Amino acid sequence: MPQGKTTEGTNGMPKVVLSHPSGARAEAYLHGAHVTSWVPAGGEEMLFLSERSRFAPGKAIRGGVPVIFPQFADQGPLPKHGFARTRAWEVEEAEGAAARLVLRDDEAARALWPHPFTAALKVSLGERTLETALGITNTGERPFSFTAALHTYFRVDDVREAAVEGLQGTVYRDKVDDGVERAEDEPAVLFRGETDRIHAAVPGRVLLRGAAGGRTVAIDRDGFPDVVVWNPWAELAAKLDDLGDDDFARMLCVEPACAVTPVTLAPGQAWRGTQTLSIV
Ligand code: TA6
Repeated sequence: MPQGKTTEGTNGMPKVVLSHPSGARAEAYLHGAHVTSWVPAGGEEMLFLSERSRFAPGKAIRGGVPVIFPQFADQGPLPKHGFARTRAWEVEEAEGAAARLVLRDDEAARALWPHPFTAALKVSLGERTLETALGITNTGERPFSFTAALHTYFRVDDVREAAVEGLQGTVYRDKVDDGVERAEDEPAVLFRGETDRIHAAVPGRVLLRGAAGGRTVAIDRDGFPDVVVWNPWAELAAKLDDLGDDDFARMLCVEPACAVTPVTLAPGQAWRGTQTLSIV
């Protein structure tokens, strides 16, 4: 690991700090390659991070951008959302406004998922943009399949005033209603209670209105066909011990994902999925 590239974060856990000449800043923990902060130039924190979040080996950070790999949610036999978010990644590059973090299979990973792989997260900061690009390479001799997501927690002023646009005309699996499939007819998704939906094959840009400071964030994706929208609301939030009881009102997850159809990689083959967030 290049020395001097990391600084101590919460509980002494190493993180990289990205800064852009415009004044924009971001931070990513090596634990999970987890982006925990994004402040665009002249703006405020755009990512939600729970004050009760545990920063500890083997635990997932609550907030920011958890990297979900190789299993989305409970769609398989692995621990929920896979293991990438609870493992220590390595810094391959960290200079100014960009960093590249890498995770390779080891004995512990292979005990859960017997496939040689390299995962890389490239984080690139612009004046008013944050790009996170996840790359997966099959370094083994047999094909494997995975599901993945960038489980982004946005800060919102009040989720009841927020709206997500760009999902009209898509079909979603409604996880708060036994996974029933519905068509989204409305131009905007509004939040009035627990929401947990997997929108399949979303064609274009998604907009989050009512993000921190009343801003609108554009979410562009490449390689991630699906979009997951999640808010636990009060009752479920109260059951999550790393989330404050009222935190549900200040957060909203909008997540580019490969959740509906797994990605299959032949030996030597690579896949890349990118999320670009822009203040518009
Ligand atoms: O992406 C939405 C989701 O799968 C929800 O069902 C909800 O459980 C959320 O992720 C958070 O999961 P976590 O394991 O981090 O508590």
